[in-house]
Amino acid sequence: MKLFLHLTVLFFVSCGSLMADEKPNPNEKPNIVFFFADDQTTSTLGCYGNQVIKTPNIDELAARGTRFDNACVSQAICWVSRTTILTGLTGRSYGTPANPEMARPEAVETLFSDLLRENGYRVGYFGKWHAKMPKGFQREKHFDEFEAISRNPYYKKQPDGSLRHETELIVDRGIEFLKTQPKGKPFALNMWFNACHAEDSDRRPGIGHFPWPRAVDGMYEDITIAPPRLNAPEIFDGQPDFLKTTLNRERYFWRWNTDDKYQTNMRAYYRMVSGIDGAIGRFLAALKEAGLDKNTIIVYSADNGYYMGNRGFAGKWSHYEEALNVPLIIADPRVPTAQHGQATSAPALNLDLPATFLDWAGVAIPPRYQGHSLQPIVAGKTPADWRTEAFHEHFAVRNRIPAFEGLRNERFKYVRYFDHDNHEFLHDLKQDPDELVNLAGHPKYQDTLKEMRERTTTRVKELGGPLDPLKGKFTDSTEPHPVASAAVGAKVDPEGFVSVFDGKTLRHWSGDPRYWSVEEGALTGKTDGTLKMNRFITWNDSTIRNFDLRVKVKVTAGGNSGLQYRGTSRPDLGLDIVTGYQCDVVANNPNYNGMLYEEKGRRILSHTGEKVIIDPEGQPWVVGKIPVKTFAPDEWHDFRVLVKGNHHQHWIDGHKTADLIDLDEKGRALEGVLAVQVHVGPQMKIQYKDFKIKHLPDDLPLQAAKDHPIPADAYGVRPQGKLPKGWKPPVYGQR
Ligand SMILES: [Ca+2]
Repeated sequence: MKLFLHLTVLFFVSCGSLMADEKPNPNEKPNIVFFFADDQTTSTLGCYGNQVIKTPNIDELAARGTRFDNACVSQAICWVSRTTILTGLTGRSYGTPANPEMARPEAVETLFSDLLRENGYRVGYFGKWHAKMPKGFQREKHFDEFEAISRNPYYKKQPDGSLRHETELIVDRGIEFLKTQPKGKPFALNMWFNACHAEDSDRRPGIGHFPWPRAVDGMYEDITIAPPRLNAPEIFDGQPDFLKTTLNRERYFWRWNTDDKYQTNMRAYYRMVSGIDGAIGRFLAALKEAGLDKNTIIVYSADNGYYMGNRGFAGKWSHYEEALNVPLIIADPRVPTAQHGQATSAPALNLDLPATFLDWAGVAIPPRYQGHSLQPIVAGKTPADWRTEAFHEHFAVRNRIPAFEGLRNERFKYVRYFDHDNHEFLHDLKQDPDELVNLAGHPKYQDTLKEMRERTTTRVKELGGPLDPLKGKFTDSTEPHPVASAAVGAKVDPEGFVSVFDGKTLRHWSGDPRYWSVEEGALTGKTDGTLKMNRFITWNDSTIRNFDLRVKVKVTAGGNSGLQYRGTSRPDLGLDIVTGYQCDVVANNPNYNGMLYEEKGRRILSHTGEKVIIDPEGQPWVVGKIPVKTFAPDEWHDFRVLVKGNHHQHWIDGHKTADLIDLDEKGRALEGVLAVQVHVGPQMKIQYKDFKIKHLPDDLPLQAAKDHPIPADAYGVRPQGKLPKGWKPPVYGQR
């Protein structure tokens, strides 16, 4: 059977390539390929003007197709946008005023895919689903080929044990679909990516939060990405309170609030985009090879926009252009050359896509559909009566995300946040395209305000009516300016500590289960003596900055581990490699146990019992002594790490083992991840329990060189490794 299938594939492929140079038959129905990205604005594509990002394949689609410069979604959140495309209806219309988040059974009985199938199309769907459907809905029944592929994790284990990114997997399925496509039958193929959605549960900057496919490893590593354009503090501070305390602000602290995090996450995000682009390139090559490119329309879009630090925000949801605006590119090989590479400012919506697909297929657009076919625009003939105003709303997760409704036209955007004292915004998109001024209270604009307010009320009625009042209470997500940003959203105990390890599972930890497990209520690392590289398990709940960390540690005799803090995940060096500061745990050497080491960096910064100042050039000097004590292996010991600004202190069982001030601006880190280590060397077991951290204020002062003069008789910390015979430490006064 397998052999037969293989031969069939070969047959179709070879048949296809014979036809490659033929002109499409005008009576032949076109094939439709829809690439749908997640959480992407136009700002991260080359063809929309980004000079840094590499998206050659998507740019090529724009060069031979139509680029929509004014495309929006009606509601900027994943599942509503997706359900809108499946049903042809806005969120308000596919749901009910009492339960707007759940699609009505009648609304999802016939999806656009069903209408295509009834009209001779073979329809495939691979990737992120996320639509909230009524009980009993069977999604696979609405497609000929269906496989939901989600994230969390992005990397999926393959039968051969290797890991493959979902972006690649989705396109793999698309290529398989092409290979089994019967001749003479049109197809519609949906490849709906999870990228570039963040892995919300993993806040390790870079590979944790925005995992990219391996094919783009190392891209953008040497590039500094420009800061968010709208990052002036007054832009955020000018928002009403309910927008300053919402999810848009909370997630800003997950990913964009420091330059380091911003750079690391932006590079990772760019890689995700380039990963999609590369996979699209692979698909387009397969399409051409199958001889199907001349009669296949390609669509690229995203389910919603994205705040990448603009306005002090992250995520989507609220009413500004960053959330509503999406890329939309349509490359139809059948349109005349004159239209190739055109850009249009005609307002397009995600709502238009299902209508367009049906139009291409020659299927009547159902009267209930609220969008219109984009085909005339793609063909260069925008209808004279094309929409000039569109309805936008947000009501998903209404108890956590401020809900709004309103209208956007060529000149103005009007919205009202109906659960928040009906707070109104009126933006002049011509005079103020960045929407920095709210004209709702401006006397000169009262007529416009009143007209748009009334038109919104009318449109709301037409689309399903006002939503029922909010049930329960609205919950803020964060302080606008939290004292400790790592603590945003965290549960703290009465002493202000956050539990780092639950004593039962490896939830909130990322590491290799070959080395890490839970034993006797402890986070346990074990090696059998064959390890070639130090391995880490990383806490992925937040980065850490200033903190007081407490943990009980037990290590077997001869064992070696460490508490890594303010670290950096380095997938470029290997799986689960973390660099950065470490409170060392060394069972058999009291001079190393509790010292401050820097993994893959400046290495030994202070031995146990040395009080140290690292000078601005990175040289550590011993400026004082602390008695060294021995702590027995195979027993539990209380470790404490207190880091304030650039002052680091370690204790074991209340006895201080390290006290260091780091004045080396280039070498030091002020924020990063928390991880623990299993070390190369003999077989060992390390255990951590009662693991907790108190996040201290972000803005604790940094110690300055002028306040910490290094005494002339201070001597240099002995470096690691074998030293020349007769080596003597340098003396500070004799430099
Ligand atoms: Ca999304």
